[in-house]
Amino acid sequence: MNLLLRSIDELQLDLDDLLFVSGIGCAAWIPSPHFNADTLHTLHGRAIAFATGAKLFNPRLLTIVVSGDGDLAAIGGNHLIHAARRNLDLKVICANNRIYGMTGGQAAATSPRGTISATTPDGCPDDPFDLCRLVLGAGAGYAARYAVTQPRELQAAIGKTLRMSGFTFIEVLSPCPTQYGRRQGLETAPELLAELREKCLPLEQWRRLPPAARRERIATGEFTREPA
Ligand SMILES: Cc1ncc(C[n+]2csc(CCOP(=O)(O)OP(=O)(O)O)c2C)c(N)n1
Repeated sequence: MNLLLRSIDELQLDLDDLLFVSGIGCAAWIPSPHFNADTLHTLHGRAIAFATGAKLFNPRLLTIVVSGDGDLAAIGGNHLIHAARRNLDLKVICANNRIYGMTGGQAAATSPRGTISATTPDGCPDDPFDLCRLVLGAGAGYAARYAVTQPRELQAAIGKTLRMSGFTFIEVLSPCPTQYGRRQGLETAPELLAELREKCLPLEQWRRLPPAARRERIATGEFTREPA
C-alpha cells in the first residue's frame, strides 16, 4: 500500500484518473476502503474480470488491480492468464503470501512444496505456480517479482508499470506471519522477513546456480518473455 501510494505521488498522478480494483482476501483490503479514490472491492477471484469491464467501458482510467495470490491466481487464475494473453491495459499487483490468509491458512496454488498449512499438515505435496513465468507464458509484456524487503526495487517497478501500457504484473512477496510463518516454525515476523531476505536472489545470480540450488532460492527482479 505504502509503495503504491508513493509511486502515485512521485508520478503526480491525479487520483481522479485512477481506478483500483481488488477481490476478496486480506490483500484485497489494500486499496479499498483505504484509498480516497474510486475503488471496486469485488468478489473473490473476479478482480480482473471487473477491472476488464471498467477499463473497456472507460479506457481513460488507469486501472490498477491489487489482490492476493489465491484471488488472482487460483480461483481467478483463468481471468489472469486471459488478461495477460489479450495484453489488456491493466496494472496488476499481486501480494503473494503463499497461503489463503483470510480464511485460515489453507494451502494455495503458490504454497511451496512441503508447506505446512491448515489443509496440508504433513506438508504440501505439490509444486507452486511461478506466477511471473505463468503470466509471461500467457503473453504479458512485463512481469516482476520483489519482496517487501526490497522496497526501493519494488517502488521503482510499480512506478515503471504505471507509465507502461499493456498488461503488467508485479508479484510482491508479502509474507503472512500468522497463517504461514508460524506453521513453518518461524514464530515472529522478523524471523520470516529474515528468511525472505536470505532466500531472495537477483535473477542473474539465481540463473547461475545449479538447478537443485535454484529450488531453495527465490529469483527476484524483472522477467522478460523468452523470444518466440
Ligand atoms: C467464491 C468464493 N469462494 C471462497 C471464498 C472464501 N475466501 C475468502 S478470501 C479467500 C482466500 C484468500 O486468499 P488470498 O486471495 O491469497 O488472499 P489473502 O487473504 O491471503 O491476502 C477465500 C477462499 C469467497 N469469499 N468467495
